[in-house]
Amino acid sequence: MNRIYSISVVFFFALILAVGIATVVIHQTLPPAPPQIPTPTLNPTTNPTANPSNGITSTPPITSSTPGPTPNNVIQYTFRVVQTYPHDIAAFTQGLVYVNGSLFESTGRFGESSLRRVDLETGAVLQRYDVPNYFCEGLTIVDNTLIQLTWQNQIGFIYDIETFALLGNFSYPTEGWGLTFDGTKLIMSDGSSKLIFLDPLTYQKIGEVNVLDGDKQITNINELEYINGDIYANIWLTQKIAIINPQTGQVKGWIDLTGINSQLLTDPDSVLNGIAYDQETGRLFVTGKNWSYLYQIELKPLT
Ligand SMILES: [Ca+2]
Repeated sequence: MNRIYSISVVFFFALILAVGIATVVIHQTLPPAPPQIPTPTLNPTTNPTANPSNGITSTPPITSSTPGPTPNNVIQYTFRVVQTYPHDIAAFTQGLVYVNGSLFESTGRFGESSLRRVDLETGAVLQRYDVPNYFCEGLTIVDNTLIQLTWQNQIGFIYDIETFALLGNFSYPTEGWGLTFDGTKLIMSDGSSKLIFLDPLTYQKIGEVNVLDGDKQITNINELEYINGDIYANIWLTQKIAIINPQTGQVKGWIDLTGINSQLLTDPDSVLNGIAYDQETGRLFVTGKNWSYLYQIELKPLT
């Protein structure tokens, strides 16, 4: 009897042990239950790749439609001086334009403002019309007329290109800085990041474009020159000229003219300002306010 009882007890404990081992083995063999992860709420104003509220990091889709800066293929240019010409150091250059062998210049500051025809080779002023009561700015040519802006007077002047006779004036609601003509419309700057388009007959605004380098707004756009479909623009207080697509406002290139003028300039206003282009020969001219020289330059792209 005792033997039967002992065997039963041993068998009972062996059975419990076997069941326990089997439970552990089965438990370790089964795959773990998936964790209960809350579904992230899509929020376009937050970064979906790192949401600190739930610690979940998700991988953005390859074909993400998130907008970003467009590829920036802006070309950087340095320069070579092809020719150096004298320039009147009393000329506070605000506008420069060249056509048919004649260089025209607009100078600024009250009491010193003028319209000039300048001899390229000698820098001599061949013809001059003083505008003492205005601070003159940008200058361009439309047919047989010269168009000159003023800084804060909101008035532009129209002159006969041969006689400099004042033919008329027009008004505009902004400051006047640079001015050029693309053959169909006037393009002016006002110191902001805008190029403003004016009808050349009515002088009414017909459009504008914001100038951007990638997604960066470019301000202080000053003297202008339309050259073969692009706008070349001095950037005030810098040694740089931006080459701008006038349709999109995007900067296509930068010309760095650092070091072009070795003249000792004590006036901080004596900055690079003045771009002219000889369409017939492809010569590109630059100068600055009160600079001793005007330079014909050649652009050299940096690779
Ligand atoms: Ca110009």
